[in-house]
Amino acid sequence: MAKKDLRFNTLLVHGAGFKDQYYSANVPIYQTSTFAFENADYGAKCFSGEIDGYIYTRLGNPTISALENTVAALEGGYGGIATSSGMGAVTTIYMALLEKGAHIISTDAVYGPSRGVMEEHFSRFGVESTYIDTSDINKIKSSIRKNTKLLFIETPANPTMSITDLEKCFEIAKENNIIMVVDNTFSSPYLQNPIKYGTDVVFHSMTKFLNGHADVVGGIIVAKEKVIYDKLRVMMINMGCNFDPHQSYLVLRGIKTLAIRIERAQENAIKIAQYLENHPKIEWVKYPGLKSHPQYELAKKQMRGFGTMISFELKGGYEAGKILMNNVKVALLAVSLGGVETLIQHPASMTHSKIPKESRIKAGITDGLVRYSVGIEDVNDLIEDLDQALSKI
Ligand code: LCS
Repeated sequence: MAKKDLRFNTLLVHGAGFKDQYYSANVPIYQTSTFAFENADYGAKCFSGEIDGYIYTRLGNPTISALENTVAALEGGYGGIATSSGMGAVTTIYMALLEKGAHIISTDAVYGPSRGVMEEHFSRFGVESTYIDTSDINKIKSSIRKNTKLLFIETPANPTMSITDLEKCFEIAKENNIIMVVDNTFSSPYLQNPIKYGTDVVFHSMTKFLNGHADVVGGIIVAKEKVIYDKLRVMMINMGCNFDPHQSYLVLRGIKTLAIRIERAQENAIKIAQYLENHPKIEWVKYPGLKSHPQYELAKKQMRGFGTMISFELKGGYEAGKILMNNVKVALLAVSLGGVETLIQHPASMTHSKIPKESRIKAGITDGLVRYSVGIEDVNDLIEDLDQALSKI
């Protein structure tokens, strides 16, 4: 049976068919910057593309390829391109798929720097951008211009947890000849496969769920088809934001337990979300698995689970949130997410602090919003931890 025919959980463990001359059971770390050619003709053929050989690690490396092929198979795409970070993936996508005078429509509550790099830097090269609540399909339709080239969706969005309808978005993108890109970081391929709904390009900050152990920074792009894949790979190579073999090994190791990590953390997340929703000091909770979430039905339709990320606001706003963050003892007060350990952070002063206040509030990232990334610890310890910290408010 070809590896690509394997079911998702088996693919996680076995990867997408890596094989070397020793039949290594695990993908080895090819810690080399360059590859010697057997002779001059062989080298020339590698460069011309006649032979599919490795040349130089910025261009490709067997350990990195094993990771790229595995994630591409998990997402159901043509090919994967690993990058030095999630932001390396974002800038590679912008650089490869936009040009002077182009326009991009983006989810307003995207990860702060995905918006910041566009507004601060790409605007200098004449790229226009519009940020809207993409969970409202009509807003997407009315934002389309003649020069719109990219529809950039983050769902669930960081940190508002708002959810965008992937199927409807792709219909609009296709009708208008727009390339659709989805940041799938918050779901991982285990919970959501945007290519299934037509999406042209999917990417991840591998720093989060794919690696899952808070010891790697990395990104990966998966393209649905070869034409876009080729553009993205050339751009990644030329910008030099390649990934590296040792970290690829760590992510491949993390991927093997993706399913069981998410299953366990999700079990914790629903219990914590329900606990918070019933707490008198909490104003509101956003978790896609709560019936009170505005896109609960959509989450059920396009995701295979509700994930491990929770946002909430305390009745006392940021001041109350600060007391909570200063008093938790099990959850770490840290940015990032999607790891085995529970993290808590404050987007307005941390991950989304570079977005002008007015735009940030308009996108639903209020001053009092607290983001909680649920790990795989014992849920009773997590709830007791929140309980004692909330009692200090
Ligand atoms: N996309 C999303 C949804 C993210 O959450 C992040 C990082 C990125 C892209 C960028 O990935 P990186 O370059 O860091 O690998 N999110 C972070 C967060 O929420 N806290 O710290 C980093």
